[in-house]
Amino acid sequence: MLSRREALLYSGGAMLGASLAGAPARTAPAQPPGDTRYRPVVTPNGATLPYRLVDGVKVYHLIAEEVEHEFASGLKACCWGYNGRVHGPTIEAVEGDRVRVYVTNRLAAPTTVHWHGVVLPNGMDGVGGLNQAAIQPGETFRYEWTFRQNGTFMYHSHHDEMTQMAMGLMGLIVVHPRRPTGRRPDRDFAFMLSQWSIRPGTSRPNPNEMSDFNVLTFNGRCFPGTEPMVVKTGERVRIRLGNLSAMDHHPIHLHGHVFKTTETDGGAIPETAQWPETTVLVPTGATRTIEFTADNPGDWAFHCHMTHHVMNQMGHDAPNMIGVDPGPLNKHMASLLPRYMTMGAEGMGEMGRHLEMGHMAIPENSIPMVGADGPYDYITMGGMFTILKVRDALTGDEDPGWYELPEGTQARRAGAHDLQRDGIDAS
Ligand SMILES: [Cu+2]
Repeated sequence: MLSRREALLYSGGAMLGASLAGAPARTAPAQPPGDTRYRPVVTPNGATLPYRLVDGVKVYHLIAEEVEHEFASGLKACCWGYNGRVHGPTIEAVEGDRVRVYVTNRLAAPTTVHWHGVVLPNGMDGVGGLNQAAIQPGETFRYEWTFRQNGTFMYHSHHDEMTQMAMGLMGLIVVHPRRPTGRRPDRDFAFMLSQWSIRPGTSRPNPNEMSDFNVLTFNGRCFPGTEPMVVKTGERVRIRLGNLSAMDHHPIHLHGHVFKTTETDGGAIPETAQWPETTVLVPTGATRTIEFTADNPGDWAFHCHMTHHVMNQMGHDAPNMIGVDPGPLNKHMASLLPRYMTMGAEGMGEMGRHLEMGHMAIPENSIPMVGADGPYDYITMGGMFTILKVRDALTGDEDPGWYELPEGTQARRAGAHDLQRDGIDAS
């Protein structure tokens, strides 16, 4: 039953829907004015799908289409997405909402959409052939259901999944509780984890790849292309993680904080069953939601802990050169190839910097294995890596830049005085 307040809010929403008829759809987060029941979710590097209210039903429109997508500066590929994005925009609603989702297929291939984790009537489940006819190119299908749950879910193609998900056809669904309990988060972020195979110098993902994925993404972006999460000290932060990678799970690790996993795509975890962690394993085909209080100011890494998942292209199948002495090879080769250098003798960390300095070249439309300039040195990370920026003071939600470390709180080169005082023989 709706409470009187909820009924009022809903009727307010219906009026809004009437006034919007024929007007361009809203791009703002899906929260009707005056509806303060939830904090709109933020999808870094992504967007929230606008909707219209038509007779109390939230009406959404997804358009499956080819999209030229940039993973990070220097790497673009022709992918498949929804509404001009990879991945599709986040569908946001409130438990109890009646929703109608139109899906238009502008791809050259038939497709369907499955609403992963959402409990709905069988005919709306979107498995091609099993529950419905495939949506042929040019056709528009209508899905409709009532959200009986709250939490984090996903949507994705369920027709020729291997191809269509590898090309990017997926997105997140966030359903806020109708009657929230506990402390409401001050920040609510959502990430889709996925993996791609894009050979250097090519411009289409390879859906036939089974194990050798070389582009690992948060919301379709790899570091340094990932947008940071900006929060204020003391704020309660919720991070929703969905994984629709073809073949991998991702242990996602947060620095500087301890969190609890509060829900899966199956529902909320009772507080008595939650335990503290710093890494949450997100299996493929699942969502995990974590919550914590951002009580430690700084620039904190947030990343997959599989080391090949924080590398971009080109780092995974190079010959092992660790410890190899190139001897006079570099000098001899330089007379033939002026920019030649033997790579990898000290590992891969040097690659991004060598590229930036023009010591080496890579194929067009590809990105180095790792790297971006940081405030103190080169950051030798790529792929599923982003930054949680916790600040005592913020101007809006803009990126505050790098954290200024308080005097005397940073690791530094040890001086002779330190070594002597503490009896360290560093010779
Ligand atoms: Cu991973």
